[in-house]
Amino acid sequence: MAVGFAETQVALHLRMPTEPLVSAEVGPVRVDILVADITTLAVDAIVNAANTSLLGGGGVDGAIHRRAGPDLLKECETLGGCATGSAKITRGYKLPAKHVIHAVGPVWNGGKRGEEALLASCYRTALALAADNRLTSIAFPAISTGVYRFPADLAGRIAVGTVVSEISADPHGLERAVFCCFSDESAQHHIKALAELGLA
Ligand code: AR6
Repeated sequence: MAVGFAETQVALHLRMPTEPLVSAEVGPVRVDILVADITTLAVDAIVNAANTSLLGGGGVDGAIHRRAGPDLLKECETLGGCATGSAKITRGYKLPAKHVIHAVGPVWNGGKRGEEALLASCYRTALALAADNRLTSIAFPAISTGVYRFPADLAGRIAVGTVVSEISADPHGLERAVFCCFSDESAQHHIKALAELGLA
């Protein structure tokens, strides 16, 4: 029997939050690329694409604060902000994730102001915080590719390249790293980057 439109929609909807489009093994770490709302993921830490104030904003930052509830902002207010290229960790409050790692990506200004190095530094710092806190699973959004206008293809290569290189050097107990994309186009950039490394 042919599957009707409604059934297809339900199937797609049910598949979205959990099933990866692509998975790869990097040593002991499973690397997944999926399309989902990062606030729905039950991992040890989701990474936030924050700004230097760490006091909330739009995009994924707004979604994370809405789902976590007001106690997340209260903890963020104690942190004294965060430099671009760095990250700070908080609890996850009402989120299914146990922690939030608030990373501050660079605003894209044409590429001659150290944007690539700063974006790579966000991913490295987030992984270091995960290791310091003995976390085993982490999910990243495509940092800087929304309001901060970083070109999505280049950002995908930096994200995947940096995470794969770091966990290849030392997984630090990590078991799962997720690239949680918000559109199929964004996921395709990450899949291409994984393929360029011979992993997809
Ligand atoms: N789950 C996963 N990814 C998401 C979600 C979500 N719920 N919502 C958006 N994205 P952006 P930035 C994707 O703009 O460019 C904020 O105001 C989105 O499609 O959230 O780093 C902060 O406070 C895009 O691919 O972050 C800062 O001021 C990616 O997340 C500023 O925006 C990042 O888009 C940071 O800008």
